[in-house]
Amino acid sequence: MGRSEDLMARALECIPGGVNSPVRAYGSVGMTPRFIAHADGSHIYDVDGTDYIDYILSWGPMINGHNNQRVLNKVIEACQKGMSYGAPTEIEVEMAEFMTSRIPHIDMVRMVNSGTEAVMSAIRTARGFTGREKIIKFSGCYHGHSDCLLVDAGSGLMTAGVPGSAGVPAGCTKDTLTATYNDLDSVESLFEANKGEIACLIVEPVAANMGVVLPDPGFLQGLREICTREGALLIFDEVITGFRLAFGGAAELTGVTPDMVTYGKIIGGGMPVGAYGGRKEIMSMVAPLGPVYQAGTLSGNPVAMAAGLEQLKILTENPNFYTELAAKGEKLYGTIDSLLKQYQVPCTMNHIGSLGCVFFTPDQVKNYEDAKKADTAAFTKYFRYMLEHGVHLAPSQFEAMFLSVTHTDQDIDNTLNLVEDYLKGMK
Ligand code: HOZ
Repeated sequence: MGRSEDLMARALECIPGGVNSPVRAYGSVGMTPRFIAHADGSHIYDVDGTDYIDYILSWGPMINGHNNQRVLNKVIEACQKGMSYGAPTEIEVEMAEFMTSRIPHIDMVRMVNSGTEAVMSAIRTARGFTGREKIIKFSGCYHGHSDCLLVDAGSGLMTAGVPGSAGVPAGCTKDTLTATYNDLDSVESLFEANKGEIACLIVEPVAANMGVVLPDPGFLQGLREICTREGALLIFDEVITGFRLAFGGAAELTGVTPDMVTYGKIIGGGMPVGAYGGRKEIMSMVAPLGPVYQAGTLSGNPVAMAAGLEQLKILTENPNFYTELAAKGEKLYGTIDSLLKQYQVPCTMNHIGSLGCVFFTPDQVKNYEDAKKADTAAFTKYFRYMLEHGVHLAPSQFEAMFLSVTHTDQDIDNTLNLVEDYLKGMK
């Protein structure tokens, strides 16, 4: 028994399931989670001192690697001035100006504390703005754990094999309609059946909570056109893709402009931050300017803003940041894809930029039903092999792999050698 097992035994006595977020419990892979002691760059170390190449990266935020010195310095500097005031600060203005001057579809932005909060608030704003109540989401997309969005949700619910959560009153989800990812007809049908009643459609522009599922060419543009025609707001949930696929996220990468956008993860530089923004007339609905109420004691916290703003600045300084990161993605994921074909294993590799996912199904994965066909027992074997050989992957078939700029060629080569050894063993 290692220290992780000891800590898990203690944690199980006093924390539900031993963890503060369900997927971390390793339930679906039948193991004890590694308890982490520290991390640096692309590596993470557990409490027994084992070194892993980290492809979780705190589930996305650490795009500049763990322990980035510049971010760290800003956090220490901010802490020394006081950790929270509950009053406006200059750095909140700098953060908002930094974003609005670089992301054309955001005129105004409100900072919150998590992606869940950002999405919940964006939906309330969209309902307030349109005066309509119904919303559309896609099966398999995950938008945080607020009540109205726990319908056919991805991430931890999909990992647990359940569509929703106990404790959510039927009234909270009765206005949530679900469409099929990459299927514009399913969206058209919902709008047709609920004429003039849909406030907004929310989508992960690249789905990354049912594994990674790419939008088909024309899918996002089609959503844009339908929403415009029907007077509904198009919300891109860029909690994962924002600042990761491009500074302006999937919207910048695909050229499709949402009405509103939500962020989390990278925007906090490792601190708990979320944000939602959009066009001025929409964001003007938010209190105290408008009638849509949303508030938070720690929103715009100066230490969190210091971390987030420094991280965002780093992303904009090197004009080749995203092409270099995508090249790492091509090397890692593109080569895994070639290996899968070479060894003729029944898997499918979906990837874009620094996001990737090996699905244990031979068929294309374009939506929730396709993703659910994956052989999770086969994933578990692969996951265990990789972990036992020093590679830290998300403990679920339905989560993404993340790369940072600190992943070296050596890290990627070592990972590829392991994948190849594993695939040889599968034959
Ligand atoms: N929502 C995250 C996965 N998509 C889980 C985060 C965590 O468990 O830390």
